[in-house]
Amino acid sequence: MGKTLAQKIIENHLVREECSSPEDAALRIDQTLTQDATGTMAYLALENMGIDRVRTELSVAYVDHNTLQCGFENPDDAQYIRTVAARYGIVYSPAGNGICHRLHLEHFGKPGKTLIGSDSHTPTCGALGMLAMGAGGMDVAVAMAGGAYHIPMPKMIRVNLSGRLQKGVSAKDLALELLRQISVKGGVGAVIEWAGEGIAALTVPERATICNMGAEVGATSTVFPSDEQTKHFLIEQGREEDYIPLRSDEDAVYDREILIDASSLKPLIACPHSPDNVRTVKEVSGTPVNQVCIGSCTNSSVRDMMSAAAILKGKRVAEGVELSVSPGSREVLEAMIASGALADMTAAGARILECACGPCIGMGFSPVSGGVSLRTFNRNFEGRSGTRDAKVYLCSPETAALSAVMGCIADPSELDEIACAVPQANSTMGNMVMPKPENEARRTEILRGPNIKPMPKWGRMEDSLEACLTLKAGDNITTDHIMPAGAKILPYRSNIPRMSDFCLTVCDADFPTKAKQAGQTVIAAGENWGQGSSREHAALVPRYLGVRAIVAKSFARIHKANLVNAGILPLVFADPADYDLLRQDDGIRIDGIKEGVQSGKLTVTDLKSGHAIETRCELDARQKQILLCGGLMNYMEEYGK
Ligand code: MIC
Ligand code: SF4
Repeated sequence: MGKTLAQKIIENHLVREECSSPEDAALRIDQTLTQDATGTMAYLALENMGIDRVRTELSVAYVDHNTLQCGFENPDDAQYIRTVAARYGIVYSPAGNGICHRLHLEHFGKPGKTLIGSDSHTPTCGALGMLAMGAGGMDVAVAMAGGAYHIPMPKMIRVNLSGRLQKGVSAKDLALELLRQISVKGGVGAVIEWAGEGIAALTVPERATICNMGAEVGATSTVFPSDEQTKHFLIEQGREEDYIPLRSDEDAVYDREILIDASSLKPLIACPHSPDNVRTVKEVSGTPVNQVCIGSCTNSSVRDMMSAAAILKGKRVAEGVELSVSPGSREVLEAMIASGALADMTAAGARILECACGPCIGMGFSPVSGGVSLRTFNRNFEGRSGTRDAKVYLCSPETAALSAVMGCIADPSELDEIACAVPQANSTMGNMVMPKPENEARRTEILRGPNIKPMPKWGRMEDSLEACLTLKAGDNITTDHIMPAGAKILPYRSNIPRMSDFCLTVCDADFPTKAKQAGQTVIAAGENWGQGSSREHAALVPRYLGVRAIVAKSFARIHKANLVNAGILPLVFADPADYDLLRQDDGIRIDGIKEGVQSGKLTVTDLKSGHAIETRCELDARQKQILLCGGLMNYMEEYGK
């Protein structure tokens, strides 16, 4: 039987002796990346692993999220990451170079390789035919130390693309169309492979937009074959030697096939507050906008900037609308300067922001109260922009630029042809710091500012648990609900005690106080608990507040792994209808935990109503051990792998 592209990469990287069952894929990891907001935790974990130098082919530490430097916390974190990178032989990319995923695509991604990153949008590099996955920081640390990365053996979904994109329609609309079809949980447990005659016309940056938003359907990864487009991109980047052709076999078998006809696609837009709340732009056109943001790891390539600039050229941003532009990397910025696109944008009234995540993670540029913000980004979860009642829409650069000029949501397919030439970018690494020779690296002093607190430690899992059901939440609760980001909170990413004041406050402003009072907490939740980012703070901080178990209808993949790594029981209702039997504030008891984790069956008793609710604890053999040890750090101390 033929193999899919992802199956081929998996097979080449399988560490067979570490797979506990055919469903557990233990993968050798060639490359890792971290960003600063999750990086400090990852490197604190790495320091505990007793290695001298990273054991991957390449590891890169980017600073791109937390670049505002409003106080000492941001620069101290960056300084820690810079020195820890120098100590362990990791490439360091300081703030200003650009967004990790764009930079990794430009300079390091290679067809056929495996990459994990402490950021959920790591699959962006799937555009180069590599298997790239988001992971918790501790799992990235294990990979840097030479350990395998474990994922449930993924299902294979094929998206068969036919036809060609029409005027005003772009790769972002393809990503939104997939979200429209399969929703924010439609890709959980699967690798999505784009195929069909329609993909030949898509350039690597366009493919990167699609792979990037594969995170929004919950997919483990998204991949494109490595073909002529890949070769072209790598030649442009001065890396032709990294090219190898790679594709799935003709007779490869997929678990599901999805059809998209590019020719009939219209410009799409995700309405508040979920990336899968997709409508056609036409349906909402005329809605007044307060703010437009162009950039983020989804849409910040030279191509994206050029087409936005072509629409803005010779026009002015409508009165009362603010427009921000954040290029994805220095390379993109320099191409914008050289081509005159930057001048066209500033003349139109755009505010040019740093090459960084910026408004995407609420680091500045929050919309006005109740404002409408149109963003070329990938997530529009409630409050993520920094303004609680803002209404954030996600769209293509073309829709964004036109709407900025019109002052209301406008459909770019109604424009005449957008005259836009995409110049070749001059590959530049900016001020990236390459690893030093081993002897020199060993002499590096690791510098820690006062905001960097040690990773909290907990004991082994107990056999029984009595706790309060402090929160009963609904479906699709994101990590932005659990552990919000933004300019006020992100500076504390290296300080779990300080972060705990903000935990789950989007769902219940009093959650931190209630959890502290309860001592031990269980949370009940609907489908897809922990959707969104890879931030392990969404597990470590609840654990710090005494959260010991989450009973949900289902979990998002990365977050479930993070819960296990933090020693929190991820339990799934055996019968989803039992969700209705649990009541907030009731006492909860779970007995026989050690045996239950092994057998995968645990009973959760609501002490007030007496209901005994059956749950499943679906973990591979290694995860069971991690959980019983009380988390990944304890497990590493005990087993060392
Ligand atoms: C995000 O887009 O939500 C983030 C911020 O990049 C996160 C990582 C983080 O929380 O630091 C992600 O996507 O994993
Ligand atoms: Fe940064 Fe936004 Fe991309 Fe996350 S989604 S990596 S915050 S640009």
